Amino acid sequence: MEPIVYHGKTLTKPITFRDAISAIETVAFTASPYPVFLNIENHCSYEQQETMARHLREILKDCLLSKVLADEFEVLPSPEELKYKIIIRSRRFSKGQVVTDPEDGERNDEMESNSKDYHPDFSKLIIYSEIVSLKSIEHTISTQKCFHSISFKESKINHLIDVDTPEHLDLIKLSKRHLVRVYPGTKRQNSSNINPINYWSYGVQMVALNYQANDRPMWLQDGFFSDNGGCGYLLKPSFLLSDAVFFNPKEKLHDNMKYLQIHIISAQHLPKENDSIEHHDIVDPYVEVFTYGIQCDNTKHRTPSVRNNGLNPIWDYRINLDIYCPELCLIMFEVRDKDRLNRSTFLGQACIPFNALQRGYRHIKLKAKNGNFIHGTLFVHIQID
Ligand SMILES: [Ca+2]
Ligand SMILES: [Ca+2]
Repeated sequence: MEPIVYHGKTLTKPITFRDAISAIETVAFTASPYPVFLNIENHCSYEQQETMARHLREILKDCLLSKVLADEFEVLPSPEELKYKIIIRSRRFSKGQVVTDPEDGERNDEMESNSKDYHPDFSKLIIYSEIVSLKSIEHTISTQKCFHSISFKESKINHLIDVDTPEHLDLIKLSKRHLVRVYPGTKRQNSSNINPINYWSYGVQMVALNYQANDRPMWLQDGFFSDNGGCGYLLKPSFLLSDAVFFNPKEKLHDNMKYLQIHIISAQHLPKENDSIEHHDIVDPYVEVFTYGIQCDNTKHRTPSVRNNGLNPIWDYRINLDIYCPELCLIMFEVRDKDRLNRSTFLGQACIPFNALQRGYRHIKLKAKNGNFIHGTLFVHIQID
């Protein structure tokens, strides 16, 4: 039987693995030449894994990363070295087994591979991102190689972050050496999303989002990765890379603190609610400004609404903010139509990394929920000190 891909316990329809890989092959590297990771949650039989490996080789051809770039390596290769490569991220050993360095001579039953379950053709394609179980962060850091990667369910990583002790900082240590991925919990059958900035602040490289959701976490991701030319990769700030710098996302940091003033002056050509001419209300727009970042940088502000004017509403409204960690801060503008009886309605959004904000008078192009630009713009003045 052909291996299939589907999202268990949801209403999504299955497709064949072959079709999924073919689709990926046609769109990979259209946005940038940098490597594409395929995260494969493998529930396939031994025979199906052989089929998967064959499809991967035959469809992706030279793009499939099928051997190490260098035999000896202490750190992962850079995205630059992996251009035009598709990297398989998956398990080679059964869940719960903790694999230690096979060269250190120690063996116990827990470390044995279960070769019955994992077909060698598939296993040998897992090169730079092998998912391993987490016994403890300390154990992973001290025993695992750089190509070992950890996945956290949302609830588990939240628990780790929520603890008051400095243990949550171990997560930063972990993400300095290993690729870490967070995925949404099973409760999110409605495809809602986790707030990725909570995990990016700890250096987590991969935060899995439901792309179909068109919600604020998706706008945050769109904004965050709009930096660096939208190539899909960002260099982490030095405090998430270097052991020499202490960083705690729960503390107010003052070293690089910035003072930000956003003067929301006006908007132009805001779309009509639902873009429908049958809708009789002329929009009554207001602007919400959210900052997202480390804990103390999460704020929310809003202007009053301007009655019956979507063409050129003027707010002349100033927001003053202290941004403690600009490197991890995103500014989100959301324009909404106020309604006295019903809930307000979305009109447009824009999300900009703090470090990409331009000073002075600026027009900000607004986007629809799905990230496509609309005609409407915001006119603002930005001051940073
Ligand atoms: Ca109105
Ligand atoms: Ca209205």
